[in-house]
Amino acid sequence: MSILSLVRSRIFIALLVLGVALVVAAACGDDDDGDEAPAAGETPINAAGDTPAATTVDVGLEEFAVNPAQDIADAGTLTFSVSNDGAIPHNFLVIRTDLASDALPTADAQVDEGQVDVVAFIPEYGAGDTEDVSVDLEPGSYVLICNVAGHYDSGMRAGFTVE
Ligand SMILES: [Cu+2]
Repeated sequence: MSILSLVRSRIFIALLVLGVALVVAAACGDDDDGDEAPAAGETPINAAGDTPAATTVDVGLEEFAVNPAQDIADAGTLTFSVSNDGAIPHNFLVIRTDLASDALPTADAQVDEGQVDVVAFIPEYGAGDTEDVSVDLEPGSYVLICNVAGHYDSGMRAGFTVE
């Protein structure tokens, strides 16, 4: 083997090693892109491939109180997941109002639903069950109540703010 061909073969091997290194580096780069969590600005996708799940607000009903786990939420689609933690049937209403939670107009021992803006409703359901209702809420003041006769006056009401 001549000196010239020896030099050429060493250059060839050096270029070959460099090329392999570049391919490996590129492959690692692709791998990182595929496995990382979505970068800022990207929309996370849930397991079903749908749009992100709505914000859920857990609420408990009991004799006689409405107990939201949070009393404030961001505007948008909210799902109220309402568990009847009491011993008797209750229902659930979301009312848009600037009135205080204990100042809604009543008639016949119930909030007069004809005089308020009811934006979400779960019909009366039994103790131990949980029912959901989803609603798109604008920023503002709301009151969460049970409107079974007598229950609002007995204390089943809670203020809720959307901002
Ligand atoms: Cu009730």
